[in-house]
Amino acid sequence: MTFQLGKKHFQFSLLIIFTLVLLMGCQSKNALPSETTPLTSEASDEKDATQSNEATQANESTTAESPTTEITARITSDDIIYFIMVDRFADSNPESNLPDVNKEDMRAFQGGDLQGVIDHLDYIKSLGATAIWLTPVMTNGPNGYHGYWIYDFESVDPHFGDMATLQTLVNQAHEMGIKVILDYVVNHTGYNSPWLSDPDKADWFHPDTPLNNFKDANELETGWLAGLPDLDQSNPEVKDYFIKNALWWIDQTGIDGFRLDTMRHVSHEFWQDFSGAIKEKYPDFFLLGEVWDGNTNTLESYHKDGIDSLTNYSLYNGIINAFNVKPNILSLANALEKEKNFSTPTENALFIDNHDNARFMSQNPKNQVEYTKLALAFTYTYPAIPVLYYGTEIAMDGAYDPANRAFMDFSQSEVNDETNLIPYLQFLAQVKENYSGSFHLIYRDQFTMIYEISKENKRLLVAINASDSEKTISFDYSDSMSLKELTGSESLTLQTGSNSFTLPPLTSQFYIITK
Ligand SMILES: [Ca+2]
Ligand SMILES: [Ca+2]
Repeated sequence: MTFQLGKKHFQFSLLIIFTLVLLMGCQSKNALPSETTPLTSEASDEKDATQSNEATQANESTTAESPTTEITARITSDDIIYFIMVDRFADSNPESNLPDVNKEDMRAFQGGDLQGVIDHLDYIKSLGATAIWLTPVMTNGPNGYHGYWIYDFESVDPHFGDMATLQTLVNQAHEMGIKVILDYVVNHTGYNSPWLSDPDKADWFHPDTPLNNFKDANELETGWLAGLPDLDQSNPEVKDYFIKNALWWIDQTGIDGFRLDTMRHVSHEFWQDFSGAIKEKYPDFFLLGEVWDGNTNTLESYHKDGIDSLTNYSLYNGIINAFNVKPNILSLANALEKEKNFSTPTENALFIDNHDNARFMSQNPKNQVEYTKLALAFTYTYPAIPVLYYGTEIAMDGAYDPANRAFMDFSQSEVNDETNLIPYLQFLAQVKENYSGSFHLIYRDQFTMIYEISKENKRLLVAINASDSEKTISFDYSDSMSLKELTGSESLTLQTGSNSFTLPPLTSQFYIITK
């Protein structure tokens, strides 16, 4: 039997989506599996050093109100995280910017601040996001706009606001049902940190040795990544400082989680103690570890340290390989095979963009929006935690640091053309909420894949063709199912025995499985 899947791109209809039955289901464990080659470069904030010696801005004193909210609900695979680089998102009051703000210099502070985030919580919520992750808010050294060159671990960078603003942000986010994750750094300080000349901290750093060989385990953990002063967490004073400091930030702000920077440059022993101390006081606190490695066994080793969630670079690599001008869905299928190496794969963070990797829009010479939509369709339907990097919703491009960190342009969120991906992301968020609990791959070849996702008793078939030409596929199926288009009216059947599908080019299609 041959039938033609509706040849239409996703024209999302809000009306239809809002009629979808909403059911929050319990998560069933997905069982699909992945190995991919690790990327070649290393975390980049640590890289774009412009080591100026200007004095840093004075720290804010923080005598703000106590947080009024507490960690309310654990972050799970029901959540969607919106990732914000604070300096590049929204400038609430340009007149009050500090003198070193330079909007023409991609490697300087550009004026984004915490009040700007507060001002856009409605916008963030409208995207379907249920949590935000902010780049580090602590006081940085010169040009540490990204937040990863910390000089003072106990204050909010005055470029971004102060502790009271951060508390207001967390409280208002919580009132809107949005959880807050702060980026946390223990591997290194900023260049020329004041600690380097503090005699009391003479033994707080590893010897100044460059990190060149990322395959050398010792060098990976003790070398100075991109020349950044590398802290020695095996020194009990250092370990105690950061555990107390981390708890202090949680106490002060009421945040729901940390995203832990450069995890693989710090020992497993430290992470075990760190996560143990936090979980002892806050059992539901969420720890998202950045481990820039595509090997699932390496990633899982950090889960064993008590880290809830890991940056799934294995699936990221599979997604990059699958949705491009030379599609290789088999690479993604191979990555899915490796998912079995995770004990809690649905807790992991899944992403197509971030501040260290080239934006997805810049990875293809043509059909950029189409490939981005295919990648997003997979990211939102696979049962895990999608992380949406600011700007992806307006199809921002930009390859490598700092091009992938351009200032957010909210005017683009109101244009009515194919680069405005907000309606599509709203649609995907609804699909995720309703259907994404378990995952079953039915068919895959180089260009196409068909899979079923389900949540409780609601089932959805997803068919993707990553090729820019129409593809007809044939396969045997051991069961039968009746299908109805999610956003249209077409009905069809997948029968026991041989089936044939014809898939339009560059499409992802969604069918409710009615029985
Ligand atoms: Ca500002
Ligand atoms: Ca280190």
